[in-house]
Amino acid sequence: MTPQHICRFRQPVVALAGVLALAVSGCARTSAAPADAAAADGGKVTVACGATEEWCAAMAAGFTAATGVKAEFVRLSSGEALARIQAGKADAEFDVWHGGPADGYAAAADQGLLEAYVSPNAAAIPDRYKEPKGTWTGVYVGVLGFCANTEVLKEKGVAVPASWQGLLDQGLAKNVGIAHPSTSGTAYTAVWTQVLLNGGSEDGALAYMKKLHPNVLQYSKSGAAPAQQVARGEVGVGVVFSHDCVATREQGFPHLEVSFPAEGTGYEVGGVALVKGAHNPVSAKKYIDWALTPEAQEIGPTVKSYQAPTNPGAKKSDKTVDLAAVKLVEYDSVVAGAAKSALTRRFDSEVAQAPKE
Ligand code: S7P
Repeated sequence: MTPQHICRFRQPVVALAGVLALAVSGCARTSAAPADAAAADGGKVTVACGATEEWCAAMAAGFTAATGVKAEFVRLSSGEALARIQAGKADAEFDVWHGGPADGYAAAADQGLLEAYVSPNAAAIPDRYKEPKGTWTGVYVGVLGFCANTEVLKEKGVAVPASWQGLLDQGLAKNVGIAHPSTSGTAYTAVWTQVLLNGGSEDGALAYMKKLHPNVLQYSKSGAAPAQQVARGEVGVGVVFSHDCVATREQGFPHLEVSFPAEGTGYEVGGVALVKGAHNPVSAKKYIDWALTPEAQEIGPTVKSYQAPTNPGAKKSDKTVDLAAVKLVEYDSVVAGAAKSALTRRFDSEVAQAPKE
């Protein structure tokens, strides 16, 4: 029996017990639904969710509260979500993909894995945060930055890095945490940022990543993990989305400091999309409609997720990075997504193999 089968077997048990967050790892988690929640397509939605576990759970619960439609989710890093959606091509495991950088969505759309859906609520989302045919629509924006443990760096006599070049400092040998781009959308954002900073050259980007390699302690599977490594003092600096550093600092690590590279940095547009062949397309569209509302986009900060909302009507947390105050590269998720499979394969063979766990 595959883990997927085990999950499907367990779902009714989870729903009956009303357990929200602690099912077997990797299985769909279910938010409680009112009894009258029936919809034509089964009245439920299964989400491949790419952000934090807490955010995914809050979104599933918020959707159920707003619509009466039951929601289940599985938290997956970007590369894993793409692989699972690919694997479910003939019999879709998920109805919706929500959260995680849009590059992955663009790659999935190129492979025919997503169904175009232009939600009526997408009209409120600025054009730069959505794909015009509706294969994906942006729900938040996050900026890539450095997360430094000032105590560790003080001991090492190294300054908080202020540039990509600074990250190559030999004083940071085995002291940088970054995820692997084959599994992590965060890390792929970092690699594509290097492509852009090297005039569009993938060779230039990989040359930078090779220079960084001696400073990397290990490549984690998930993009937010390096913030935890930094907090524990295992490394001095992490390359993460800055909001993940802010959230980790709030977990009781006041010596974490965010900085942004002077050369410019990349950013993500976190997406939402309808999976091709979804078993619950009516509920899935309802979910997408809801995810684009100000109400849904204001849930993040309640669970320490401080990405910037894409709906201009949503209130921003004062902990959200001011996009205008950071030097950003011209990041195009569609172009980045088209290059993703080949570039991550090159990273695997030329820089480092993807982590097994
Ligand atoms: O933690 C929130 C967040 O940073 O997680 C996503 C991030 O890319 C983690 O996924 P990966 O493991 O694939 O890197 C972001 O979309 C989101 O802002």
